[in-house]
Amino acid sequence: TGILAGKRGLVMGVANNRSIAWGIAQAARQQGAELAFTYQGEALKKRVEPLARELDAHVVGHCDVTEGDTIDAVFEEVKGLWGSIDFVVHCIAFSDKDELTGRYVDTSEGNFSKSLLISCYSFTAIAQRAEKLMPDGGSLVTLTYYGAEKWMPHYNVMGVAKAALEASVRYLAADLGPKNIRVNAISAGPIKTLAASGIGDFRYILKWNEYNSPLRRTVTTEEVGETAAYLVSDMARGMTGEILHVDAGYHVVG
Ligand code: 0WD
Repeated sequence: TGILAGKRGLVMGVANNRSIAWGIAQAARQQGAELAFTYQGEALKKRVEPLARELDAHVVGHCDVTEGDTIDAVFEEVKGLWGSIDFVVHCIAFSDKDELTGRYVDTSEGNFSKSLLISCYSFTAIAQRAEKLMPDGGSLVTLTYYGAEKWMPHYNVMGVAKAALEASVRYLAADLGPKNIRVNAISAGPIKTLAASGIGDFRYILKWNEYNSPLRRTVTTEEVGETAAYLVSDMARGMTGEILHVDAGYHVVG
């Protein structure tokens, strides 16, 4: 039972039990989905395997989105496992943390390319593979941040990458809509995760959101997870190309 009963989904980007991807996986499982996880590298494998067991999820292997053959391999694995798939959740981003502080204007070409490749292009690369496993339609979700829309201190190249990611959500939605594949993003408020710890003054950003958001608090991975579960469910079947803010309302004041 649940709004995802009978649905099968791939969750990419679990690093540990604070990851937004983990919050999404828990919510999706609670709503009846059958899940598969990828992990990035051997170090994360040890973290991801016990988490997967908690949710009776499959682990379909190592995926580093900078290596296209590893993306192919995990989708081959999913194909062998299930034949087709109903949803994919993409919770992957990267920038050198030395460039998540100070000025955007000082961004290096190398880190710009790497950040855009991992944080933006990877979603398109995944959509290419997912399309082939969604003959009857499906749903793709990615994670973005308000720094795509407005300047935010220290977010720098990641803000530019998220703006490109949000634009790619719209282009992918238009391309894949005729196949009934929906493409949406959640713009999450700041949450203390491993990735967030690389952003300069992150504790101050959390406090600022707590004092200024309409709900006067920050959000949890559970709240982002439940919204993602809704987005990949048939309850959201009329929605595509959308960026949903799960940020305690901060976007109306910031
Ligand atoms: O405040 C926040 N935490 C917000 C995060 C607010 C709004 C959006 N987001 C986004 C992030 O930008 C990201 O897209 O949510 C997504 C998930 O991030 P997270 O849950 O905050 O962070 P984390 O638990 O660290 O997961 C991100 C993971 C990586 O973890 P680490 O920290 O080891 O880099 O992305 C994965 C990796 O597992 N990842 C990759 N996966 C495959 N190939 C790669 C790669 N090359 N690089 C990073």
